[in-house]
Amino acid sequence: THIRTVPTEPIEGQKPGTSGLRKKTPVFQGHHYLENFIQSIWNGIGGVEGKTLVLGGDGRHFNSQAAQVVLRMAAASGAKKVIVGERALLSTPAASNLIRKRGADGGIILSASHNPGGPEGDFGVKYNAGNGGPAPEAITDKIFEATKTITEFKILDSQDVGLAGTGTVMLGDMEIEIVDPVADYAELMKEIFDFDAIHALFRSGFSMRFDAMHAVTGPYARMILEEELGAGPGTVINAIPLPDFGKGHPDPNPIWAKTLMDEMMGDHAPDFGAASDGDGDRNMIVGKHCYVTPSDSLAVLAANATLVPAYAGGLKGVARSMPTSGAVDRVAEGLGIDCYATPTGWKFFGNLLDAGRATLCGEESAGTGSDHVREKDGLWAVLFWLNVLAKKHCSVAELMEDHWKAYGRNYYSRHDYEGVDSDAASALMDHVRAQLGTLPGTAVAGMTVASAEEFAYDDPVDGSRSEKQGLQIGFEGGARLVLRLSGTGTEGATLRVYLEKVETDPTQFALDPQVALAPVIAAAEAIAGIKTRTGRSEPDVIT
Ligand code: VG1
Ligand code: CO
Repeated sequence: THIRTVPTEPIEGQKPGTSGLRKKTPVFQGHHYLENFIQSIWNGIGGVEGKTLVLGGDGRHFNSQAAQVVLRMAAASGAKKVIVGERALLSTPAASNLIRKRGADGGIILSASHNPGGPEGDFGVKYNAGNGGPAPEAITDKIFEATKTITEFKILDSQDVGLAGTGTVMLGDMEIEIVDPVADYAELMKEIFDFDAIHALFRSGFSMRFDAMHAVTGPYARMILEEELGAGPGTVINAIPLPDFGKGHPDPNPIWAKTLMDEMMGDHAPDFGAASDGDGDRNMIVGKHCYVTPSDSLAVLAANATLVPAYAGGLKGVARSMPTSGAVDRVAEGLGIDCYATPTGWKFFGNLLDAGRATLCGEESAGTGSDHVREKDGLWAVLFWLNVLAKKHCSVAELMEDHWKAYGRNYYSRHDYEGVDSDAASALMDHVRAQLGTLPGTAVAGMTVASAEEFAYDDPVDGSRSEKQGLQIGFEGGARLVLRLSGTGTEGATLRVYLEKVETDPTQFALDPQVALAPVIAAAEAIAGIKTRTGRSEPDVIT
């Protein structure tokens, strides 16, 4: 085994976004593209000499080949050890858990998460730090700087490492420990939840469908739900991870998990349905004839957390991303605990969790998690719901009704305009930004603007400031409109329009969210001129 030093030149655009670097798969397969970025990670974090890393991915096209490159480059730069999931598979939360449990210095997750995969799909690389969480901006900025000055990378000349089967092998002087991707994670779930109660729930005839969307959670869900908890065989569908996710779009929402939605809304609906995304950190929760928005899910879990053994002592605080609805805020108020609003992306929750200021966190994009790891965690959220239902002995629909009666209902929806011309999208944001100073006090679509700001976040733990995190417009009565551009897309710009309206009148709790939100939708159009500026008559995706 010979270490090769390969001269290279900076490649433009290797800037990590909301969650790592994401590009079209062929871009990642391009000359030195992956090697440059991996070397820039090593350079950005001060080298990997003597360090222990965790490595795994969601199994999408190019996952195996990329894992081999990372192993060779880790060995060439003097890493002591890499703990890798069998066949280079690890869900994002499982990787986060392994980093923490083994005291590793960090980890590489190969995933473009909810983005489609395959030869023409997307690929991604994410670096997680020693706390198990996505590298904070201070680190991703250093990595990006390193991509701009790179002159060479180091890689070992060697055969591929066999990753089928657990055990320990050497690659040069570096140890590689191949682990079962599911075992440690399943162990952790058992420590958190009341498995006996959930087992009893299934024994009583409670039925469930879990759509793994041919992504990484299939083996996790089979093991935990079907084998450990006794949910019937066939509970988990699309359970085999495929490199192209079976040509699906592994984003668990009513649009992309339509098969599951149809079953849950049909005559023979099971009691409970759930789905997860490409890398297993997102969750969709749906009861019989009752879809739960992610923002509501966070609020319900917070309100019922003490039913779960790990949270029986109460929550230290909760946190949500700024665009996420305020439903959880009112639960926090009721519990007398702090509620933080952070910019979009899980990396902003890390400090709050590390400092013990928050126990539960969540995002409107189907992400929920807690201090058990430092990532959002799809299956954990599903088990949380099962634990709550097992203790409450009620249906999802009943639980939601009771919750809204106690706290009011935050109608919520997100409208996405995908693949929009980047200049047009920036111009739209500029147009709204220019109105922020004058909007307050004016009437728009029958509502009065109460506040208008560009969201900036001052991290209460390390004092760092993150600016330009979305345009937020509040209306009298509690309605809210947020506009921001996505940081995970790979084509043009994606405009996200977040819409929220608070309803406290119980006779108004059963409306179609799009109907309830009509005034906010009209206000968005009036303020931002979305139709003319994007050239679209309607959103591509409504969740
Ligand atoms: C989106 C979501 C955000 C989430 C991120 C990563 O980011 O809005 O809430 O944290 O994806 O999720 P953006 O910048 O496109 O809005 V995952 O499951 O794709 O890692
Ligand atoms: Co994900």
